[in-house]
Amino acid sequence: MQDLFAEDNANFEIAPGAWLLKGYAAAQASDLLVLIEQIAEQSPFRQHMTPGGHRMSSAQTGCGAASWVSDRRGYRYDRLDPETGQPWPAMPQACAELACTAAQAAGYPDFIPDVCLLNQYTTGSRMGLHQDKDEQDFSAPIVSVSLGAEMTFLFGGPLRNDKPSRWKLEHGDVVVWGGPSRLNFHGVAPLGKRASHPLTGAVRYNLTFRQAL
Ligand code: MD3
Ligand code: FE
Repeated sequence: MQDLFAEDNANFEIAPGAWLLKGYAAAQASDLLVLIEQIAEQSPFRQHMTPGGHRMSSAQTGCGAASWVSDRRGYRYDRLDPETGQPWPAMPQACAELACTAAQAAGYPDFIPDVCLLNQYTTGSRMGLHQDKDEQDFSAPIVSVSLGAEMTFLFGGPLRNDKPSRWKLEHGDVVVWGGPSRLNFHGVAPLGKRASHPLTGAVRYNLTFRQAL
């Protein structure tokens, strides 16, 4: 249960349809880190190659019915992990429930994630401004959970040149991105040299739950 009286639990509508649920996953955060470790034992974090031939500075893995992969052929959701040739680890029940209740709290009662993409950032890792367009149905929101070291999230508009606003995302923060903001450009500023968390050190994890298939 969330402590509704704690000062750091506040909800902000950071754009139409996009809700920052500050500290929403704080109580489950250490359990989630254990689940991430278990997923990564089966399908390790890897730095994907972009179609343009650059290696991404963040590392990815995933769980659920499929996960997002990138190589010289392009981006896609794949039901098999190309590294192992096996299906991705199953999405833990506790994760699916957290994503569903967060989506509900933000006004998306029908959200059922089939994919969870895991991003791992170390000092200097970043993610350039992009749109998430590889999912089938843009009417479903995306739910993100931040764990570990804090970072600055860049939230742009529907056009690449729209100036992004900056948001600090910390351990346990959840953001639900839906409605008119679903296709906005977004990215992550380089993980700072001093960014750190007692449970992860200088590492940040981000879980994004998607209805992708
Ligand atoms: C806003 N990850 O995996 S999560 C990604 O922090 C991605 O690892 C970032 O962008 C990260 O694609 C940001 C927040 C997020 C995810 C999807 C969005 C914000 C979004 C889709 C539309 C608008
Ligand atoms: Fe994205």
